[in-house]
Amino acid sequence: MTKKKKVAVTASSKLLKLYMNRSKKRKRIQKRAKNKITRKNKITRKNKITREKKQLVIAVEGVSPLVEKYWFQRYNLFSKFDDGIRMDEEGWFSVTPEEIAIKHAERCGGGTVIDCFAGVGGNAIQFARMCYHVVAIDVDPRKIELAINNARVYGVEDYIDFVVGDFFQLASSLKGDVAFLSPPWGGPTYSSVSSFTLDLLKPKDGYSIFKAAQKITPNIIMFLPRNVDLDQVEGLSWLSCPPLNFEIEENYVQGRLKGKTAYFGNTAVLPATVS
Ligand code: MGP
Ligand code: SAH
Repeated sequence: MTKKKKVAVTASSKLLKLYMNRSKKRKRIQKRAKNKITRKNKITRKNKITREKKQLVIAVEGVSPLVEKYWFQRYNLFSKFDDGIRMDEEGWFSVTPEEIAIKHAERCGGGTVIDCFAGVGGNAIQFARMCYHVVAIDVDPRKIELAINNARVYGVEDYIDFVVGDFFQLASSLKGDVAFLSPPWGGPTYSSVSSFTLDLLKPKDGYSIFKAAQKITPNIIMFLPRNVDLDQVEGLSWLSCPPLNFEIEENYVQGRLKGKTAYFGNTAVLPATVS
């Protein structure tokens, strides 16, 4: 009697187990299929967004996919980007990120700042926001148009004298307390060399650019590539007699090294003197 019952119980529990296993398997299959669909949807959605953003960059901003990575950093370049900032292709990859431009401005100490390669105004705007008088020069009339527009977005266009012209021709007639130099580095491929030597700067080598700036003032700030040859940069201070004070600063945005700034003359922080 007892034995029979035991058999019956065992048989029904076996059936129950079988049923449970089948139902678990069914659920596993259903879950896997659902995940597959969700993953597929996610990938398709991501591709769609990337495609749309690329199209937006090309159509709305009128720039090539070359500058896409800079567009994704647009709020680091100009915090007021959405208020009507305008750029061209060279402007996108050359503009100094706002956080760095603010640092440059803090180091000027007042008076008149000559922004010798002004571009779309990344630096000039921050100089003007510190209430300095700014002369912003660029050889490209389109850049000056864009810089005026961008300065208006920040409400500082009245503090800046915009000049379309060649810095090398203008240098000897300029007067200012600080000369700021952020010349072209030869485009985004600048980082492909392990050591960026000063002869690679455009439109002339770094020595010629520095000498032209010395006609204005010994207080010079130079924004340079992160892979720049630092011995050569320090060598610039020896073009003056006695040699200029010199300081080098690394510039990071969100933990990424973006460039190095050389400060000469009064803009450099003097090494602490031992008394
Ligand atoms: P980057 O190294 O080309 O970009 O420029 P990113 O995103 O740092 O590169 P990655 O290697 O991390 O992918 C960094 C910054 O250098 C730019 O935001 C500009 O401020 C400056 N910069 C770049 N270029 C090519 C020039 C240039 O030709 N002239 C000047 N003045 N600045 C430049
Ligand atoms: N600091 C600027 C970016 C400068 S990019 C910003 O934050 O927006 C370098 C600029 O130098 C370019 O706009 C280019 O047109 C300009 N340039 C090149 N040769 C020049 C010259 N001979 N005189 C003045 N500007 C020049």
